[in-house]
Amino acid sequence: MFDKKVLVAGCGRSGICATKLLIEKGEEVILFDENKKGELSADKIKENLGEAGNSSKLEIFLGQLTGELLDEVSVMVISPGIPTDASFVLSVKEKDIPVWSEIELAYYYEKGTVVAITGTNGKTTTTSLVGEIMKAHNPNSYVVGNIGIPYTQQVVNTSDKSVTVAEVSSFQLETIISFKPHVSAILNLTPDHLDRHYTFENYARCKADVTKNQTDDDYVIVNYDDPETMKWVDKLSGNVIYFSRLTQLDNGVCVKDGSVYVYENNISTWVLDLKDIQILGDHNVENVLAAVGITYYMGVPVSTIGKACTEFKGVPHRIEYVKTVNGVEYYNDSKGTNPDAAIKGIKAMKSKTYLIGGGYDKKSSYDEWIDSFDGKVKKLVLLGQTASDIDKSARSRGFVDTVFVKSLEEAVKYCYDMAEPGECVLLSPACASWGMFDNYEQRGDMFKEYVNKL
Ligand code: UMA
Repeated sequence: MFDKKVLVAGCGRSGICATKLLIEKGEEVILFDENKKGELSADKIKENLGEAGNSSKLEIFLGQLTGELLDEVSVMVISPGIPTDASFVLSVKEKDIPVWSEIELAYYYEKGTVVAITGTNGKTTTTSLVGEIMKAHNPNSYVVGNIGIPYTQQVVNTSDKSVTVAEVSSFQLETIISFKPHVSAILNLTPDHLDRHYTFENYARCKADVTKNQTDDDYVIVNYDDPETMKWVDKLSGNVIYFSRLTQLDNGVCVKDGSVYVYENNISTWVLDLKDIQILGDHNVENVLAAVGITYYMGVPVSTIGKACTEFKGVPHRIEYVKTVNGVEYYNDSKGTNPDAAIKGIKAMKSKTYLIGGGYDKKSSYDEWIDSFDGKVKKLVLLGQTASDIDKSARSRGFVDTVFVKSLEEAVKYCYDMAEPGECVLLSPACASWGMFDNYEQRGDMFKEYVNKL
């Protein structure tokens, strides 16, 4: 039990689930949200909380946090989307009130073993795949975290035999205290969320912190082919296990003659043939290698790992085929929320492409993304806050085939009017969806809806 009230900041998915959990555990909760968009009301929040919304142990505050309130608080649980330098967070810290990530709160109640997967791209695919492999081995396995299922929602189901597979973001890792996975993974690092973390180094440090409580009994699976991740290896705790798509390793997971092997002290164990996996692209080979490493060190037999990998069909919103209309293939890559992810989207297209991009401004550079078009992009259809920045970047790199639209619906309509049979239309925005949509899932769902109406 906490000695005073728990302040939960943020009334999104994380805050709601954290509050429900705390109320269920008998804690007193102050649920707070700045409500900058003005969309929330106490009634709406209570509705979202279900039974917990009627608890006498719950108080809800919207707008501004008052100083006196903090005197009654023992810890603040922060939602991932709230920056740690928001003024109310600073006043909480000034009062020496610990700030816990929502995943830290969940971990406080965790009873089983935890796997945590981070990195800039591939987290959701790898987490889903690891979830499938773990479930095939141990039905008591749960998939949680940044993937869209708050960890605090599932933790009550854990037991000493359960495995929690968590996709963890830099936002969530920034305020962990004792969160300790048995096996963690850092898939890759490219600049992202610089509007929040200011520098690439700060961002990468949050990711590297996934290992900060790991010990010699634990493992961290690291991408040997990614130079930015490799820069952090000396600072990681736990046993470092590499995976590589490009290099033959003495120890680790790698590819030889089209097959995936686990090498331990030069002894190789065959896991699967790459021709049998259903997810496309080199980046997905890396995701498979990481998943093999993670689950091998979780003690799953290689036969189970190989079977689950070859049966895995991928995740929605990631280079997801939607429909062919008048001979034009439509793909939804709404999960391409940063330039590096979007590069993978465009690389996966096999013919001339109408590319829909733009969205929320995370202060990314778009140059590399534009350079990756490689003659494949016929028209770049731009929308959202970043449209003119992307246009400027495109022109500076010699790409001038851009067009501005006001909405996603208009973008789909434009592509429908222009694209010719044999060509592709790809939504892969290189930007977050915020501002125009609640999240990338909503953006992808709306894209699919517009395409399905064509
Ligand atoms: N809020 C404030 N002040 C602020 C910012 C937000 O009061 O300065 C309030 C908002 O009014 C809102 C609430 O906080 O009511 C929203 O909290 P949130 O943004 O943390 O949203 P959740 O619904 O709790 O979703 C979060 C993750 N969101 C973010 O990290 C931005 C979800 O990741 C995650 O799936 C979910 O928890 C469950 O774990 C999404 C995401 O975009 C997919 N993640 C980023 C990414 O993948 O790139 C990191």
